[in-house]
Amino acid sequence: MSLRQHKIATIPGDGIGVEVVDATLKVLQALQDMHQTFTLNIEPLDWSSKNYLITGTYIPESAWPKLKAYDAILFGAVGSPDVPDDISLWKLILPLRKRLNQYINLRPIRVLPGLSSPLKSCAPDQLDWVIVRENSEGEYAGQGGVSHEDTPYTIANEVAVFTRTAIERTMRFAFEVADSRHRKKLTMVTKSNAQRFGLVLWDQIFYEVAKDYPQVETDRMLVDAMTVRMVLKPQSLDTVVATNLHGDILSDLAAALAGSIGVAPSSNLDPTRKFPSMFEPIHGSAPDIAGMGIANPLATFWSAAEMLRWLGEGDAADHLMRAIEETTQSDVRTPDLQGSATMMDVTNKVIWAIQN
Ligand code: GGG
Repeated sequence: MSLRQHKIATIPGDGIGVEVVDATLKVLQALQDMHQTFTLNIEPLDWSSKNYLITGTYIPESAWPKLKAYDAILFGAVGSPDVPDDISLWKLILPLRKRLNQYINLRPIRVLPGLSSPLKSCAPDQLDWVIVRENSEGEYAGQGGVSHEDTPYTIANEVAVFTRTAIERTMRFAFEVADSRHRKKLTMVTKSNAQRFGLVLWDQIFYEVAKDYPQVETDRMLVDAMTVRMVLKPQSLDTVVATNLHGDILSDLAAALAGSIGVAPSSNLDPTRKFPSMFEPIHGSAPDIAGMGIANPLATFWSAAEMLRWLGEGDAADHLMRAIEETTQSDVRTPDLQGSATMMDVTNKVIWAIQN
């Protein structure tokens, strides 16, 4: 029987990104050995802040045609104390998302079996959300500039850009996600009382698209009130759609409420499948613990499971999720989950669960 082949680029990036991607490759190898039905042809790309400091480049321009031919990308993290954060973000992760048409950032958040929410009144089954983050524009449009620099009159403009095309495709994607879930419920988050042009357009398009999904229950929240609702009434939420910036902030809060940002995955999707989608943990490069061997690799394992599912390897994805959940039900936990295990202890536990 011939094996299904998938061409995967890995971009470990910075800090703990390097460690968690390395651990994930071990887990993916164990899955391939068990299944014997697919092969991941892995090509590592050393695009990092360390490399940037030597070469002056994160992504060489000549790499784009080859990059577009991968089936998927597994990304670690970006951010280094030696490079301004806006440079590493705008030269590494944001060009990947933008030039590969990854206009949806999908962030499932739930309390994994064995873990608990820091919210005392929240039973694990009361927090099971999917956040759909617009991933191509909005507050991350990169428009603006600075004038009158080095004077008391410095002016900095940061222009958020919202287009009908990007809003509508995000809304449709979010309604499809909501419709596919048991509760069929979608909450849209904006700050349209203050941001009265772009986010009023969000409101308008939300109601337009909602007409095509009468079976989906909808509501609308301002982002400040949403943070309160996430904490006080987590069970009232299911699928959430938000702008690029709001989605980023809310999903960090959501991950913390589900136990730790160390277990939260994300998928940067090109729903047209013309370009490779990219899978990465929500967390960043965590320079404070980089090199200590205590980073939680579960967020990247879960992201890899989402990658396998996207590639059509649903059985392997389910297998990996079962192994992750067996691990979260054990006492093999990294410090972010109040344990004393190392990253390798967790990795070995997941591999053992895959093999047994
Ligand atoms: N693995 C995700 C990562 O490195 N995140 C760093 C970060 O600051 N990301 C901002 C964003 O996702 O927009």
